Amino acid sequence: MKILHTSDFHLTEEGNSHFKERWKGLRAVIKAGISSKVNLMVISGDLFDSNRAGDSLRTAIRSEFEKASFPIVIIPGNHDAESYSESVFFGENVTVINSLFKPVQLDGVSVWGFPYRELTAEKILLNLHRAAGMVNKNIPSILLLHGELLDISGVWENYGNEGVSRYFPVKLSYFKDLPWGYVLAGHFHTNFDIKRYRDNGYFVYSGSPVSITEKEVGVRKVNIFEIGKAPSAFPVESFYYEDLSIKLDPMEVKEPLKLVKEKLLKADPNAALLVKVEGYFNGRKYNINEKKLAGSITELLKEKACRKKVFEFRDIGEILEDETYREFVDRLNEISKDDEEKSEIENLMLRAMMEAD
Ligand SMILES: [Mn+2]
Repeated sequence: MKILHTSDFHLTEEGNSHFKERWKGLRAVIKAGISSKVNLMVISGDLFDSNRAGDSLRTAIRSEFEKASFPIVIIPGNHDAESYSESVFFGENVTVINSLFKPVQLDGVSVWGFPYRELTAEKILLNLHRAAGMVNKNIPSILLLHGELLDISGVWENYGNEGVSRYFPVKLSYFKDLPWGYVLAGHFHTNFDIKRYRDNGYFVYSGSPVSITEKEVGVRKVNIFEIGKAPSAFPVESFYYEDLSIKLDPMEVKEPLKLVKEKLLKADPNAALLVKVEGYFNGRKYNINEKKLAGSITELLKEKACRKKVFEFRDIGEILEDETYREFVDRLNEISKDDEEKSEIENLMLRAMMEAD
């Protein structure tokens, strides 16, 4: 049995500026499932960005889901917890798990889901142990959940814009003695992440399959794996942000604009770029000033899908051409042979002169 595990599409209502890229993300993931010949797709919460989006997209999403040649199992997440009442229909091949105590049997695998609710860690653990007693240990079983793995450090930055309260907190150690062989989780957007809680026990975050916030940079992935084997990251052709930070160095021999051009050429043409150009350059040497450089970079970016543009560079040509500074560098070259040390001292001097400027 081959499974595609994903989560956190955060589909928005039509008309929202993110609607298209996220809807296309859903299509790309279903396509990946078809081409990889999976037998099941699971969505571990936050398919919709809001309950309102869930309500307005439900009818349109049926035909997307029906393109899939495999069953789809969904659990509610914190963003769409109210989107899945018993009476609503998502398509023939779609099952929503609304209770931890009602698993779904598919091809000899038992699929369990813990729908998102506001619960304390203690309550979650208690419920997991109650459900564990019902698990048939003779067949493989997986558990879907939507929440925070407290073992991951820097927990707050990794879940998009979720504020500072705990969302369905769990610990890796909870699952050590529980019967599920795979915990397929959602809520963590940043990247594919896999942790082991015993020899044949995997806790996996697929990461959001499409960039939701600017914190989710790089090609997006889903988890595709065979029951009995280790989960693995599978790249998806969906919208994503790419971080393009360029630091100009006044000692660099290349022209600043040329350097930016080269970096832009290397960037993925399908990515939405988050451009930041910082550092110092020698404007006199290259006959360019801050205004011209900003204008030229902006011109270059017109042909790119640039989502954000931050210019923090500074022309320090005047300082570099300054008599005192040049004498200082000459002396420095006489007394030190260590390049690293030299550049460190030079930087200190530059900074001191800029502050005095
Ligand atoms: Mn989410």
